[in-house]
Amino acid sequence: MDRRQFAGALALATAAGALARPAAAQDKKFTVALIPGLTTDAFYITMHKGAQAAADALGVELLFQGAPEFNPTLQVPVLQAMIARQPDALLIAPTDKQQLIAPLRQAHDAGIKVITVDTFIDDGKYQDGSGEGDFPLSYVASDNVMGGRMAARALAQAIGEKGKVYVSNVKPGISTTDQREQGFKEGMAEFANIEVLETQFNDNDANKASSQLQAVFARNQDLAGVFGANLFSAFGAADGVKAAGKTGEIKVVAFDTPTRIIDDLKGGAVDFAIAQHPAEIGFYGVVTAFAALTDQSVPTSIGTGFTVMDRDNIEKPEIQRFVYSD
Ligand code: T6T
Repeated sequence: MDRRQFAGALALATAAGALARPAAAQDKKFTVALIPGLTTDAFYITMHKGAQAAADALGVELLFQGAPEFNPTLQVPVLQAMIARQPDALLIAPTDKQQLIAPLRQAHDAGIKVITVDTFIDDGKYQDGSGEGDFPLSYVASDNVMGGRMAARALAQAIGEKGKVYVSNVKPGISTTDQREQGFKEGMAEFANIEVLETQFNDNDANKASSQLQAVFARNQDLAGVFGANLFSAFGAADGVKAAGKTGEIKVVAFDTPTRIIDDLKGGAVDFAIAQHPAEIGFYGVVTAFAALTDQSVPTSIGTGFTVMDRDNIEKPEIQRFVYSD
């Protein structure tokens, strides 16, 4: 059992223990806030559902508020408004590793227990006594470096381990998508006949990602594949391949699995889709907050799972349950 699996197992045990509420917590109804990266993203909608399930089980009041775009300039005022409501704990997907450190410190200084979900601040190593962004209690998320490596293996397989590929990514400075790109490049380094072209940054805009795919294809008629490193990048990759008239020829690996990506998987524009388990992230985020609020010690890192979807397994119920809620 590695450290993250151990942390996950510990969280499960904590969840089970916490459900029998300690005497000190009987009278207090805790308020936990969840601030997503943005509100209109199936990934965070699904995370919210998981968080609500845990909140209902534990008798916690859950507040949910976010910005319409994945953007620190829009997220910080939402955070400040949430701090003013004085929740007991705050779960947040910070939209930038550096820019959210100071605003989140205000929450911490106000006595709110801070836990980051999906993304991290600073180096993501919390409570180790080093770094400006050391104060959150825990980080609940996918292992995004591993996710990037999984994407590399899937894309290498889809293109017969040779040819040109690139990463369609959001923008530098986001922990999750930075780590996926890192893992993808590390994974692709094992394939001598695969060339990874320059990353294209799309600002979480699927239309921009689609135009970029067509431009990369115009310059590289032998383009073999693309890794869409999050939901909007993957939408754009699939749309771009269709617009270029290359469905099924330029291979696409999508990170994130909203229903539209599943339609593209079935239709041939996407070859593999890597589902995160956002409901798990939300659930264990609330459980971790509850544990901290009832004086339990909490793991500083909790790793959640992945499910790889392809045309062969997509109809199976055990796979379907990880398609995101829209
Ligand atoms: O991929 C997810 C999330 O993990 C990432 O941090 C930002 O993009 C998504 O929300 C998908 O749009």
